[in-house]
Amino acid sequence: MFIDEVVIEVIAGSGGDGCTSFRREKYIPNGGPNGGNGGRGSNIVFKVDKGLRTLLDLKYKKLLKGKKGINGMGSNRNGKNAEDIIIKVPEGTTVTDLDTGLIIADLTHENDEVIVAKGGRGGRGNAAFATHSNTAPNFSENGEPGEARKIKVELKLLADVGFVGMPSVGKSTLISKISASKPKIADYHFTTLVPNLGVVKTKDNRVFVAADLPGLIEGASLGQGLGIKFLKHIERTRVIVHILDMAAVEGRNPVDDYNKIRNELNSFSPKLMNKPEIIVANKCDIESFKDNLEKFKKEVNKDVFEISALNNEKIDELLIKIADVLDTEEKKDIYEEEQFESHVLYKFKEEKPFEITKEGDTFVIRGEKVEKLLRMTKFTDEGARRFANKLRRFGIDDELVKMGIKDGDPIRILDFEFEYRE
Ligand SMILES: Nc1nc2c(ncn2[C@@H]2O[C@H](COP(=O)(O)OP(=O)(O)OP(=O)(O)O)[C@@H](O)[C@H]2O)c(=O)[nH]1
Ligand SMILES: [Mg+2]
Repeated sequence: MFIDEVVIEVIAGSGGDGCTSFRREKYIPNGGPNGGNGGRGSNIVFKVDKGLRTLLDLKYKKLLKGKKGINGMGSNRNGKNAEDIIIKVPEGTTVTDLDTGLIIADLTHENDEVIVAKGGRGGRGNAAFATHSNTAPNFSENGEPGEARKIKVELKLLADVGFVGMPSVGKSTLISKISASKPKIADYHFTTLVPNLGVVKTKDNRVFVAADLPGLIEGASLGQGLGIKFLKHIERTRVIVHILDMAAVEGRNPVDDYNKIRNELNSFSPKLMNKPEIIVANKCDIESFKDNLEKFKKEVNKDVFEISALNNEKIDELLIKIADVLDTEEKKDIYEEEQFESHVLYKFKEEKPFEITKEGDTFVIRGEKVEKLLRMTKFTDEGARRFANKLRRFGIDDELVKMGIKDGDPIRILDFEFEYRE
């Protein structure tokens, strides 16, 4: 099954917890702290596998979850990092964060890989907190929660050339003659339901990848026929081969067909109009071909390549022509730099580390930083004191006072409630 779009939730593993522990040795009554750090949680990694052609493996997974890092232990032993979760995806996979709409990565090369959700760092053990003023800290951190995000995973096929045209013009016949691809061929519309890729070799030994796409009809860009679902696979191609049934076997009008398809490509994405186009007049073995071709040349006034896919006529020459045009066309990225999250600074996140609202009598504090701090705190006496200090340093106390908080008023962060103490 060909699947080219899935939405999925990814949650990386949290870090292992830090450990609170003290040395116990003969003759040393009060040994120092020796609790080790937790290990990092698993990253969720997407990696290109050249053999894959579909996102089918992801289709039935609603959630990808990482493992927690190993907890720190006494005697200064650190916990191990959890192993990364590696998900194989086909070449041409774009991963987008659904909340920000920004692209996390466009994986177009063999071995490309990207961390789509970062594992949490391990919590620090109490040994890590020892200072001159506190030589025996009696607290440690929990592991940091793993990054969680909702992502869209999209496959836009990686092909050098795209075969486009109305149904039954001979796109699949052509790819079957020039590559090992063996698609279904028949005289009814929409025989091809998903794109077929084929590796093509010219007589002078140049190699390119061609995509035979499902037939387009008027309104395709609005979802008519198989429509918009497959137009995106033309985006990465460098050359468009526009195939026409110049014999007009079904009473078609090739001039009309040509204009309609160009319109659809343009309404889907005007960028497609900038790609070089080779117009192929197919079915030159049929009588009616000649008249139609003459009419077409008069009205459209562009170069046309005449072939018979069925009889293998002029196919070698066509492939040379395609390879020549490909040689002049650079590979370009299909996205602009600004569309990637790596080019956008998350300044706003730092500017507003928390938000306080009043729900009934309760002061509710929200914000990534505060929530993370809460989840990483072990509420021992010292742990709680440290937590309170940090809230003060974030400026939360000041804000609460401004909002009129009084001694004993309830405060909530996530599902943790406590009382305000001046
Ligand atoms: N006479 C003749 N018939 C052809 C030629 N090329 C294709 N055909 C016939 O046209 C019909 C449609 O061919 P396909 O290759 O399935 O067409 P398609 O463009 O892939 O069609 P869809 O997948 O439905 O979009 C089949 O019956 C083919 O045998 C040709 O050069 N000459
Ligand atoms: Mg076909």
